[in-house]
Amino acid sequence: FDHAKVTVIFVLGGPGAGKGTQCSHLVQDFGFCHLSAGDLLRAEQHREGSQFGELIQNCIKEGTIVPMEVTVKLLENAMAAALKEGRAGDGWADGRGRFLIDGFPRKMDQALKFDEDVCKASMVLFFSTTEEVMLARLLERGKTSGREDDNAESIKKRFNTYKETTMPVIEHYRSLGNVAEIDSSASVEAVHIEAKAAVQKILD
Ligand code: UP5
Ligand code: MG
Repeated sequence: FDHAKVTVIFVLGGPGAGKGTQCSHLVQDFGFCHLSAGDLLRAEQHREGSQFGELIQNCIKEGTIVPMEVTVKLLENAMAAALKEGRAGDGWADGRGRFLIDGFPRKMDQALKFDEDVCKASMVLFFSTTEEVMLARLLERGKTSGREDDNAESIKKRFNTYKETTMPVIEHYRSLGNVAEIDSSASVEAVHIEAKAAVQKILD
């Protein structure tokens, strides 16, 4: 696809910070195509004939980052498919589209590769809150989510990876002046109002 015709916003934040929840709202506001890297990896994990099933399952359970080639390819394919099928955002045609890329990039190598091979993101929406808040949300969700990583042991590992590996990515984009940080401790509605305003700014 024509990389110059797409607008990309990266959505980052710790496990359970509310990335997916806020993305759903922003899709309704602005007609983005929402692609969650974690959801794409979970779908690939369960796809029959995938050679990466076991690798992905292990990484997700251990809270480590799947090798970037796998994730970047899944994202690129999903973007191309959305553009081709006219699902790249409401009212977008002629190969144009806008994407919310949720939960990616969470390691420096992924960030550089995506910048280089796919496109540069217009901004990073960074949802920040405390580990206490995130832990409570994830344990609550774990009662019904069926996610293999919504248990105390995996959550602890996810927090470590977030601090050690993903925070440097956020700092990298912050140094470029690309980050809108939003405190996501408040209610879904209150966080949404702030997120909407931050996105509106770059679309103006
Ligand atoms: N909730 C949300 N907002 C709330 C609010 N304001 N007030 C009260 N409750 C709120 O929300 C989590 C829960 O909190 C929900 O129950 C929600 O209702 C409630 P959600 O919106 O789902 O949070 P989110 O930030 O999306 O949390 P998620 O668990 O999806 O974050 P992770 O970043 O941990 O998970 P992800 O799916 O992105 O990645 C999973 C794994 O995949 C990673 O650990 C890694 O192993 C792998 N991965 C890679 O290897 N590479 C990648 O590039 C991406 C992922
Ligand atoms: Mg999510």
